[in-house]
Amino acid sequence: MTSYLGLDASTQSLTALLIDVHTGAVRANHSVVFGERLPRYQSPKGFLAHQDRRVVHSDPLMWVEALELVLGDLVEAGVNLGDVAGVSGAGQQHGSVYLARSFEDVGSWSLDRPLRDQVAPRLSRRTAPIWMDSSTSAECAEITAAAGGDDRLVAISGSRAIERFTGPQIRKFYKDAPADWARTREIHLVSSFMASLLTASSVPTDLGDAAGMNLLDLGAATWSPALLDATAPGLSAKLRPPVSSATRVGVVDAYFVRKFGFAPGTPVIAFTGDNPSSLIGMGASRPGTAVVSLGTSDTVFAAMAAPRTDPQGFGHVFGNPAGGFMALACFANGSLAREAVAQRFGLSWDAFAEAILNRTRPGNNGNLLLPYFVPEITPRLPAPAERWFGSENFVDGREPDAAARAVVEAQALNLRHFSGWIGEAFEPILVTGGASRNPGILRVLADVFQATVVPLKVSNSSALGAALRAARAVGGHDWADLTGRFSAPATHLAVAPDPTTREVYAEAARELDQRRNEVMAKLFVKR
Ligand code: XUL
Repeated sequence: MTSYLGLDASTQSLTALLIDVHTGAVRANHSVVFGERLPRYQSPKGFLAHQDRRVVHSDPLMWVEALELVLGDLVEAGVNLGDVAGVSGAGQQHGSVYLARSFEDVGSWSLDRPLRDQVAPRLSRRTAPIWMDSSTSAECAEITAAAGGDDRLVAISGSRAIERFTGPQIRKFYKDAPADWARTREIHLVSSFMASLLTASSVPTDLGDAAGMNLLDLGAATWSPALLDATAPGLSAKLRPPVSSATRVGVVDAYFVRKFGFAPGTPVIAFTGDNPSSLIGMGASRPGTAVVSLGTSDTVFAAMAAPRTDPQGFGHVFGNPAGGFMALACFANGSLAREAVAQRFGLSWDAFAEAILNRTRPGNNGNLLLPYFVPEITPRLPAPAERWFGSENFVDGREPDAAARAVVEAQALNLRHFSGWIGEAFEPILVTGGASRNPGILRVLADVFQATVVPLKVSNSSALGAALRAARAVGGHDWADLTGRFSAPATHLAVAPDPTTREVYAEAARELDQRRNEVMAKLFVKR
């Protein structure tokens, strides 16, 4: 058996990607989009509406149903899951699922009832806070104080206390719902929750994703007693010790064997976070290559030669599933901001590219947008702050082409501004994610970074990374051999920088910095 399956439970969809290491082919790459296939969860973009825009949760049962749907779709498309030699996966980072009854006593899921009906009674919290939640500033301050300050937190965990990170989210749950907290036996990340479903057992978090919780001691590769104490009483009993990303955490449960045709005993390798998984899928697990991922969140990340932290306090250090660490900066206003502009001006993605490539010029004639349609992570903005500056027509919303360029230029300039601390080579830049095939967006990125920008042949680098990790852990395949075959760059889509734009963007960067600082000052952002 030479096939490996990678799953990616991201914000808006669940993807299954099947590789064949013998032929070097991607045999299936299929996504279930939550908003389209599971409308009854009322989560058109993968999360639930809330009157407080800082509160962003998803229904974990939606992910359970999506898992069954995506496997069913593969079978319907003619994939024989009995050929799969190993499975691994990835999940959107930081999101957490709370169980009153651990998965430890499941044994095997019953074929008599849908999986969601078997999982539902185990939950101690109906919804799962996800990475877009920014409602825990008070808890971040409390954890920081209890842990001995920002610098100590960064020294232990690689990040300051961050609103979306799991530790502050756990503390908020403990404070707001003490009775539900008391009956919580087990806490999962999205990644370990999905792996637990597949194995019908309680699967630990891997070290890559565990680093996004404000709970891990990065140096010791285990939970930090000081941070556990600073977060919530009794927390250590609710978390399993984290494991290396290559750990075999169980086998595919008989439920999936019977229902979808997996071979009995198919090994499951620890799931990790979507960004660490993408690092592998992009073939960037060794220092020296930076990746820009344009998804629901935009992220910029790179493997690190030596651990380094962000002096501004926005960036993070996560575990690299291939060993060592990775640096990452995350922006909440990624595709949601691009989609907001496209929708408002009725622009298709082709029209978006056309507007950038042929109808506007670098620097956008001084028209500039602060693209904060939802509360931002980098820099921290507690409320949406979308602001338009420039000509009267632009500010009044009468210049669709300039609007398309404005959102992309601002995002690229922000990516550059907040990733300087990473210190790895940004030439070339590998790009992935839904928007990475848009030639207009690639052009702006290349010019802003003054670097060649190259997408991969395979889209969905996170699911690909999961399949590659399974191939490595189960089949013993070599990283270089795997990524050489599956993570090949689509060189015909590469975009080289235009050196004549360097000065224009230096000026645009100064202008954007000033506008951003003004808005931050108005919103009283201290940190
Ligand atoms: C990374 C982050 C997001 C999520 C969703 O820190 O919050 O990129 O992983 O993709």
